Amino acid sequence: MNSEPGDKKNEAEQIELLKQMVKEAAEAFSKVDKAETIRLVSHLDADGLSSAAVIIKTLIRENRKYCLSIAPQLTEEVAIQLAAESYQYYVFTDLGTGQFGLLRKHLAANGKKVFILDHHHIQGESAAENMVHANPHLAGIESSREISGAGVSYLFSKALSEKNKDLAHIALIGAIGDMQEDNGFSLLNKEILADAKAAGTLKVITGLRLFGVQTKPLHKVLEYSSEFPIPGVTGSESAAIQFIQQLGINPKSGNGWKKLTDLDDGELVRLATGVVLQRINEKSPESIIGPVYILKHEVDGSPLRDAREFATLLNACGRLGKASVGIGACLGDRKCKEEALRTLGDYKQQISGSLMWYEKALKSNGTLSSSQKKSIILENGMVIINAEDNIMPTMIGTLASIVAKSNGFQPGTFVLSLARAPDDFTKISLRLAGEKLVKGEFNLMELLTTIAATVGGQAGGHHEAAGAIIRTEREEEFIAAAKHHLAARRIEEKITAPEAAAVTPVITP
Ligand SMILES: [Mn+2]
Repeated sequence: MNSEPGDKKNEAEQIELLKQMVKEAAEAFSKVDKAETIRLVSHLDADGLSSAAVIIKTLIRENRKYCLSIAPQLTEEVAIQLAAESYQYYVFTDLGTGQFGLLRKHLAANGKKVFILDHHHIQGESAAENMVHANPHLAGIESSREISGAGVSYLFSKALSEKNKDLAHIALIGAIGDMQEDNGFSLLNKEILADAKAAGTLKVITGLRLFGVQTKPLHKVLEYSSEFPIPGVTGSESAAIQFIQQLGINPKSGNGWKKLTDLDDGELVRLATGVVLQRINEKSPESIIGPVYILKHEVDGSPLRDAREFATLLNACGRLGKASVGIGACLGDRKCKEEALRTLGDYKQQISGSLMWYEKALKSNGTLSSSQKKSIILENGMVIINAEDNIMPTMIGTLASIVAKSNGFQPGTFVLSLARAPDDFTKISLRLAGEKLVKGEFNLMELLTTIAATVGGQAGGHHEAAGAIIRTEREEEFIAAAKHHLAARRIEEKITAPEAAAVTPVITP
């Protein structure tokens, strides 16, 4: 969203408009008889699980009964199944906007009452009888950085009762999961951050924005720092150890390795300075230092203490079919937290497995003749990865994100990935290399919607990350259409050699 000084008033009006919308939704919801069981449906990513956690806690506090489902995609089949259930009241969080027409047709038109708390882009219709729709886009707010699905759910929850302000930190975990945190929060996320601080659930410290600091040894953290690469250090374990030693820091403590959290203040300053100097030729060397979000009720040294890692843990739970464990972890259940941590381990294995498959497929591509079917197509500023059954459909977006973020591809390269889902569906993800480029210039959701429509598929998502679902039998047709449309939109003339595309196996949400 534009933040020119002249737009300030307009911005305040938009925020007011959204809050009014949420308040009306909460008022309508308050009128629902407490004997009714609320049918809750949410998305399976970190934002979706955070949204579900906020709403569940709210419903429990209101003495309401609920039944929850987590859906990777809200397809027409899912809508039909939901409609066949005996519930009268449905709440959709972090999804629903993109399927508004389907929900109207199958649920609202049959007299069921539908609440949608979402932040995805409006596609077609957005208002109908029996439908209560709260979405920042309806107030003119772009919501790729400004507010998440969990944020909208939180505002709804807070409108129902001020005492739900102690759930603000969960909304921020959702926002972080949706990559809305960019060296700080903006707009509504900023207000939610103030609520979390006031509630005492979260504190913000300034530090090195490295991933895994609560759990991994310091040298491993530096080795894997792909979001903020440290030249000469990232990618090499021995270089990372040497770098730490050169700063006058002993990388070891006793028999083990030191973690960032083990460093004293002097060492922290030397490390921060050293890292920034090492990055001096990068575009913004100091961007590696910034806000770190600490969940105060989690114990020191637990990966759950860093909100960014918590978001990754939720992604892991959602993508590996343990959504309820993730939600339980959000709500503070100890057993759920333990299992969520185990799931995080499994998830990391899945990711490295996906990356291994990708790199192997990339290598074997070169040995195939032109008539043989390639699982990875590299041409015209695009990478098309057709994993078929080799990668879980819930992991294909993660793979596309990692490939897009790996330094091997020029900014502007499209990364399109496909994997088989149950019932003869194929799940698709679209990302663009060079994140900053996407802002304002590209709308991946629109682009993917156009491509998917050519084979009767459905798409959704955001400007910078889009997903779609098509029938598997139309994969080839889809890929042909994708080549055509992506080539027409490409920015760069040529794509870098695949050997440069080797990716660092780090975990990104
Ligand atoms: Mn979301």
